[in-house]
Amino acid sequence: MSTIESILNEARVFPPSDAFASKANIPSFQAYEALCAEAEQDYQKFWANRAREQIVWHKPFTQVLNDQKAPFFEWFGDGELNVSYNCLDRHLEKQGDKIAIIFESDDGEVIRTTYHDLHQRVCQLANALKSQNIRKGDRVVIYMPMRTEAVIAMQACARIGAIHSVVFGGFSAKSLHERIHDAGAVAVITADEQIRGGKRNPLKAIVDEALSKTDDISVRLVVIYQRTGADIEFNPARDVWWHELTKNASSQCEPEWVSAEHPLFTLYTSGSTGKPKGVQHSSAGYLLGTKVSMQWVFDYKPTDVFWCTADVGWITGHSYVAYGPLAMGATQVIFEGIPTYPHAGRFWEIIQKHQVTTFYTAPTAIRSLIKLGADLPEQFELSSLRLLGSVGEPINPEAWIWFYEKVGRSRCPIVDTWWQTETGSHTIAPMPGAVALKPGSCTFPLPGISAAVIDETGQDVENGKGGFLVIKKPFPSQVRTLWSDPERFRTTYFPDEICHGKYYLAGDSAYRDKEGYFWIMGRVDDVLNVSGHRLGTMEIESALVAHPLVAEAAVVGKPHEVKGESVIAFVVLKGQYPHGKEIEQIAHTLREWVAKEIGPIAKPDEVRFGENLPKTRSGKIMRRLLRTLAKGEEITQDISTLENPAILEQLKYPTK
Ligand code: 6R9
Repeated sequence: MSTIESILNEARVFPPSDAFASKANIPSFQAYEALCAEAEQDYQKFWANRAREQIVWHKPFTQVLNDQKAPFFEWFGDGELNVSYNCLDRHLEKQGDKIAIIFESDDGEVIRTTYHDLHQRVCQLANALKSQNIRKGDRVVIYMPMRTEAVIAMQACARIGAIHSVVFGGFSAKSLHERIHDAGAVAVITADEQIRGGKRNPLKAIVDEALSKTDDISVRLVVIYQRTGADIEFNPARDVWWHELTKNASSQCEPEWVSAEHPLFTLYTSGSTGKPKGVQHSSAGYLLGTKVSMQWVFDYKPTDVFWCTADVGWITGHSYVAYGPLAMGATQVIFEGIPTYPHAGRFWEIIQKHQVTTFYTAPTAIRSLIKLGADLPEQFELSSLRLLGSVGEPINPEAWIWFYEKVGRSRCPIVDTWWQTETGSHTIAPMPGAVALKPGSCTFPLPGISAAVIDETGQDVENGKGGFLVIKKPFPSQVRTLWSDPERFRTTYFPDEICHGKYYLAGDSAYRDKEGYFWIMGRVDDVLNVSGHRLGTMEIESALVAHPLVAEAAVVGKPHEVKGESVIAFVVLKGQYPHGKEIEQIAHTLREWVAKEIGPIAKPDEVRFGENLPKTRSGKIMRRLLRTLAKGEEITQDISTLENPAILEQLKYPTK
């Protein structure tokens, strides 16, 4: 993993090749600048024009931006549309027989679904949900394996105006319960089991456990997709098989026309408190963001075979699996498994087999594949590739160069896309035919995105200086509110301090170099980025203190070669400071406990015990000291406010 210094010293520049630029949707820097100038002149008109070009409206809008209730912005408010119509029906006449999804299962089975068939299956499930009284505005939690059916479930909700909330299959029963409860979901769509890397995960049993918590009376329907045929507990009062429910359902379903601002979905993400935030997105603005970014950043062409490796449990899987590619009428690959099963060349094999042109993945996957087989890509025919993409965390220049040379064979630009669950779609990312790339930089904002770097007083910092990354003007695909917590929405994203309540505060620190390129430096809040997944330190801390042995806990991130960051927990036990074998045993128990409470992704890599934590005299935990200890570095910071300096020695050494 490179240091921040090595990123900042990165001097290599990769201009677009003539071959790529000449065919690109945005073929020159001038063309990019022209779009930016159009947006600069009148950003509302700019977005209104895009919305008219890109979306099929059932009822055209007359209002563009409504900022009366800022920061609760509304876009295209009096327009009506249906997102599923825009992703499916609009393609049927011209390309109903085009393959929408090439699905490859964990064990290599391939199933191709045309737009026509996908439309039918979505309509059937939509009708089936309606027959169970699921209505517009109802919340439906989706807890599914990464299969075509997950996309069908999302699209079926969109079709009837139900608000989906997808929960990643790796989350525990407790996390699932929390999300179901917060959303007030009336239905859950799941599968008997999930298989990834040959391992089974009993999704339905986890749903049962989540629903056994007493306060979940809101869920009255559980739809089960049969993936493996495993034995499951079947509760006839509530459970129904997907195949039985859809068997006699009509394959025509008139879409529910909803207003532009109707919530398409909520997606829970970690914040700086223990409680996950239900990020709520609109219908039209969100759809527009996914569409323009498909064209500008992914340079989408109808002949593309698009593959985004993200699970639909994350925003990347929403925008660039479930919605963006379908809205464009693209052919895309969906893969159920993991990059290393049954061998470390699986990704390259899939690219070769399905002739993938556009490959979008995360730096953590790239780093782990370098480790497992740096030369493996050479053994595959990857000439179908024309564009690569990276998302989720900063990509270190070494990984960038490997991806560029070994996978893209020095022919394919890499779009490093900075965005968030909250922005809905790409916000800072290169247009690959227009922008010269610098490894490790996400380059420039998309047209109409007024990204800036400011200091704590809200002033722009000059290029070369670090600061808070903000977006100054509203844009269509941005988060609308936090589900059932508008006040938290306002104070988190439009705080009075720093932003004067006006700018969107991203939670990242950033820097612009002398040419104006953006470099993302990482989170400024208590959010960790582990393998590209956002985890709140507070969330893990609350899980730890919920264990009967634990009195107090503090969690920090430590740089990790493959995962970007790893979780280090400092724990004070209720009883005595542990000794000998006990240390290892309790550490193990606590790691498993966190996996059970939140999910395996949140498991601490290390648990260190102390009789206390380093605290100021006013009782605040000094996390910056813990971060230094976690890295194994000497403490050189000022510790004059530290009440108990002796504790540092005790916390210095890993007790795995
Ligand atoms: C899309 C997604 C958002 C956080 C974000 C930032 C980090 C994402 C990045 C990146 C540097 C990139 N992040 N993309 N950092 N370069 N290209 O990942 O959404 O899960 O909400 O995470 O991820 O820290 O604030 P989400």
